[in-house]
Amino acid sequence: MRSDVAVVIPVYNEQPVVRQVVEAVRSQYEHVVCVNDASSDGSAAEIEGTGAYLLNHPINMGQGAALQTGIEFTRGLPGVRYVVTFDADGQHRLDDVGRMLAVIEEQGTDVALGSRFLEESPVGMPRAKRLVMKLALAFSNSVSGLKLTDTHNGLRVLSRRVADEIQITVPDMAHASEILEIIAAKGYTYVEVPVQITYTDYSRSKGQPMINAVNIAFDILLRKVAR
Ligand SMILES: Nc1nc2c(ncn2[C@@H]2O[C@H](COP(=O)(O)OP(=O)(O)O)[C@@H](O)[C@H]2O)c(=O)[nH]1
Ligand SMILES: [Mg+2]
Repeated sequence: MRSDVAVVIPVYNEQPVVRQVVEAVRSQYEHVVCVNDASSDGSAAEIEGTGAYLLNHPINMGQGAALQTGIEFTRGLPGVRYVVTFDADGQHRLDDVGRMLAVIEEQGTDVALGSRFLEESPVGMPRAKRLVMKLALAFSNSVSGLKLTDTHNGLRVLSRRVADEIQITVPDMAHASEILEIIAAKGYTYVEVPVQITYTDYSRSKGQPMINAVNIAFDILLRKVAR
């Protein structure tokens, strides 16, 4: 059980799976911070009793806002050296977190980012989604100037310094691009680590609709123009 790592889990309507996910994370990491974003199902009740911290947004504010809330909470936890962002829907794997922590500790970078595309191609990822991801990738890299193989992976490890400094202002799914812009702007060092994302019927039925990629692209452009 590691107590120098905090795992932040944004939660929105994940009642069928969230208890199992949180319990599994809690079995390895002492500090698990769930940010329940005004779920309309029984997600909060499922998290209670798991030993995780449960923070509740009174209204739905989006995944980016939930991550910021959770990351800020970890600043008050003693002895935490790394902050992990981890999905509540069962798509992320605990083994990957362990490997990412090993890599960031060994290489001493500011951030470790999960990538689905660094090694073999993802099993079960819908073809259309793969194409959209590739386009989003080329677009995001050209805007941020980073060289990544996966720009919309929710599995990340932040060093204490980054977790202390980061200010995510984009509330919704486009926060993933904003985090990369912050990494580029602040000159944080980063390493990509191959991870696997599990695609289940449950996660497919809930995941982000692909039209969001278009929205996100607009959003990135708007911020670029506004700067
Ligand atoms: N707090 C919060 N979490 C959200 C929201 N939307 C999605 N999530 C969570 O963010 C994670 C990823 O969301 P998901 O819809 O599975 O996105 P995808 O897998 O990237 O297509 C899951 O843990 C969700 O429960 C939201 O509005 N607020
Ligand atoms: Mg998902």
